[in-house]
Amino acid sequence: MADYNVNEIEKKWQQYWEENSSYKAEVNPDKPKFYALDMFPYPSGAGLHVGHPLGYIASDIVSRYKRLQGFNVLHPMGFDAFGLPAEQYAIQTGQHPAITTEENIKRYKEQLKNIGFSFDWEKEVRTSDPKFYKWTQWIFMQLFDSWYNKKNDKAEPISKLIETFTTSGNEAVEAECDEDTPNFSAEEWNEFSEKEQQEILLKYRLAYLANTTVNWCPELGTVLSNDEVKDGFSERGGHPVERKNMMQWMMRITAYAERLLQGLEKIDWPEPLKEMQRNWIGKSVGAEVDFKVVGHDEKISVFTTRLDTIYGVSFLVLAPESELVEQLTTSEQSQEVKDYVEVAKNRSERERMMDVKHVTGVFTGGYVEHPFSGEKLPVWVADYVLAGYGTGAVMAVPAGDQRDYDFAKKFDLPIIKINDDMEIEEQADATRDGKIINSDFLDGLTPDEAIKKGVEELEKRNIGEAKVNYRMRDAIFTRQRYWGEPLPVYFKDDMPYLMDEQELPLVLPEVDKYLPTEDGAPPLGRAKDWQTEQGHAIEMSTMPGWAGSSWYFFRYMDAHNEERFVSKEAQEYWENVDLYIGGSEHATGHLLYSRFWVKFLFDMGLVTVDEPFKKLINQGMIQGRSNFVYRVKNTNKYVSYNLIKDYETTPLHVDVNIVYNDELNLDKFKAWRAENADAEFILEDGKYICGHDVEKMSKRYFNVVNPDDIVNRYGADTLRLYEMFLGPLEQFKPWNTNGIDGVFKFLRKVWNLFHDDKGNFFVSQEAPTKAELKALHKTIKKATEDIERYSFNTSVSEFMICVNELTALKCNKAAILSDLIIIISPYAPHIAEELWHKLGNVTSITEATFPKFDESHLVESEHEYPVSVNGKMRAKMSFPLDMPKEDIEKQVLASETIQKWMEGKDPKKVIVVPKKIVNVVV
Ligand code: ANZ
Repeated sequence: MADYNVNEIEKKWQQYWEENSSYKAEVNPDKPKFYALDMFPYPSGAGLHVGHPLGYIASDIVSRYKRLQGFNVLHPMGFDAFGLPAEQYAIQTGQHPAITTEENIKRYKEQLKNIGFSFDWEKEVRTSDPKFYKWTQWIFMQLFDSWYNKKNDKAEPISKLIETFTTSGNEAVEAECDEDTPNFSAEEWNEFSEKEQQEILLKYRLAYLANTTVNWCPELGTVLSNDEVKDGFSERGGHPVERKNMMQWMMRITAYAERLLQGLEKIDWPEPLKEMQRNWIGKSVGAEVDFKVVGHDEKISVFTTRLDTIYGVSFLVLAPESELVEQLTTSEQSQEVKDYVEVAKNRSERERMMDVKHVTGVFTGGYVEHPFSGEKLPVWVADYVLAGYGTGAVMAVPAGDQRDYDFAKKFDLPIIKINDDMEIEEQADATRDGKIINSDFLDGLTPDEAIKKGVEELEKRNIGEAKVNYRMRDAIFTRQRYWGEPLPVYFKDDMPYLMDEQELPLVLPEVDKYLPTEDGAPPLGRAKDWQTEQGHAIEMSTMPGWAGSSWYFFRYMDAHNEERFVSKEAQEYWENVDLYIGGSEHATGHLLYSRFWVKFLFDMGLVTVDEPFKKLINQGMIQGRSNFVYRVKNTNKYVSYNLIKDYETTPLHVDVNIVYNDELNLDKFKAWRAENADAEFILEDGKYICGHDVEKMSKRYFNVVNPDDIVNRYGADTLRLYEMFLGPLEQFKPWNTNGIDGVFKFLRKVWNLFHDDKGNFFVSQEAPTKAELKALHKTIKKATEDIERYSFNTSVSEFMICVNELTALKCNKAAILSDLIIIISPYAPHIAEELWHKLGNVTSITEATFPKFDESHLVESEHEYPVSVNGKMRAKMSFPLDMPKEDIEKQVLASETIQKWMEGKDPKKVIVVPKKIVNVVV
């Protein structure tokens, strides 16, 4: 007598898998590999809720399936363990973030283990572990020691660059470097002091220090990257963010802009995600044009994508931050310009871009010459021009650009028509229709022709050139915080130098508090002896959250290697990730930075792939289903949902864990919070019914469901199946337990196929029938197709259909059931393993082979015909495939239903189209 004792069975097999290292993945060149990866979690104090495992379940199903298909599968898990919450907690409580992190990880692991994932835990990584971040620091060192050679279109060691400088200066060097890099000869280079040389090199390094305007968040005491700022507030916590100038470590990701763009074409990612990366990179093809300043030996270069409109330029606009502003401003305009620039500088870029309604600006008093017509054009300053894009100056074409148009209108500047078949007002929307007019050598051309011709002309006259711009900026690489990787850098004579590789890992020092020092230095400034043996100060900032996650996927391949970040052998075998599942919120952060690092590692010959993730799926979020109670105003009375219209009430969130199918458990409600103890209720039909709504799953809405509770109640297999059953993986969907009983019942039915009414194991060795084989093979086919296209919910439905069919057929044939549980095992591994062993197998079901689909079992022996009378379908009738037409005809005419529709008339004709239709004409 054996019941389906879920918890016992699940614990037993979890232990078995662990003891037998069932999911251990070792390099094995005899087998094809498959690398399935989840975005590793930040272990927060709240633990996992049912939304977190959604993607992990999907990748686990694929991993298990691939294993059954004969692949050697790497399916690891780890923790993105540096992060702000642990540090904020440390600030509040004094508890070391390492301790909080350790506790949280412990909880996460327990929760994950309860769900029965096929993770190879021996490969676990934690970004905050010195053994791991030693290699993050090491990769940083490689970046510091490299530059980007545009001639070869790849990164190269900086030593090579120094060699070139020593022998021939930088004239012939084509590098991605700072704008203000000076030209120098070999003699000059060799004359430079060490400090001067180091300053120059910083302009080339892929990891470099620079004074930049940053998003400073005073509340968080740190700099945030652009993708961490939303509308002037920090994404985390919603604190105000200011613009501030600071020395920062930067990553020269812009060197890789074009390759990051091109690389998207080779990877299988969701199109919207690729589009977000394309927009973020923001490639823009245009030209740079020089305008000579009147009365000065200066020129203003502008970047334009619409050279065709050059004859429509009626003024120039400089960004307030532009160095040219001061040079151009006349003494009469000086005060006005100064005041304007002061205000504009403090507005965030986003604000300046978004505020299209209120164009503001001032005249500098200066003029330039039009490069072709020689006409005199006034130069203005306006904050709609951004300092960091293009050249920080634009040629304003009111007839071609809306902002220029608004600006011209507001300040009464000339508007020149550029297009022949449109009114000025229409043209202002940057239209590309029509032919160019008023334009000398561009007359009568289309815009594209004009751009081409214009560039030729610029280059001929040496006053400009074709130019590609990218909107993407170099990425800030430091945080003024404690809980991150220390940068292995010290300062000598104010210049940064790398520490010795032997000194890695540079371990985070102890500090008395996790706050900045009195004089505003980062928390590491509190550490005693934060200096090298020679007494040089060590960098006090730490790396940003994205450092460790930019390469962690390589570490899993060879997690304990102490000699290298990953062995060549392991990397060459596992290559890169075949399937990556995670949230879409990482579109422009992690997913761009990791592509950048991989391209760099590839250039340096350290890995053999230049994209980290071949295929990527964004799982949708599981939203919370919140419940509400309605308190009658100024009372302690709560009125049931369908009666609220008669009262004035305030809706209040109530813990969904004390509500069952929208009915409130009154006792639990009273016990939930002290102020509820003497609550009174106005009930309907003796029940208190709660209202409900779909919201983000969050503590604050009391709608968080812990997977542990589901596992305790129904088991991990039910949780796994149910999460998949909720709907397509990519979709957003609310957590709604209404159907979970049904899924549990399904597993019980699977169990019952193997047992008789008394619960005794009862499986027959007889040969299966045709119908049984058909039910099985239909499912093999569907399950395989579904998994191959990552459609998991449809597979679950198919399993249910199949099990119902087999139950109806009273099938207990080992030959059928054995294959059935192999197919189900990726979804519900515990019950499958139990039944597999009951069938007499001595090795794990994870070592089984996925059954092969055999078409012959689906070949029909009968066909169901739609039967029409005078062209209208009236009945469906099945006939054997080999039945002669005449016999079909006879049977159709004998059918009562058909006779009814024939209304007693004689058939004029009966048409039988084999395997298609039967039509009776009367
Ligand atoms: C003349 C013109 C005429 C322009 C026209 C547009 C339409 P994307 O495509 O985003 O690269 N621009 C250039 N630098 C700028 C800056 N620092 N701040 C604000 N605007 C800037 O946009 C390129 C266009 O944006 C450029 O082409 C320039 O205006 C403007 F009918 O030049 B255009």
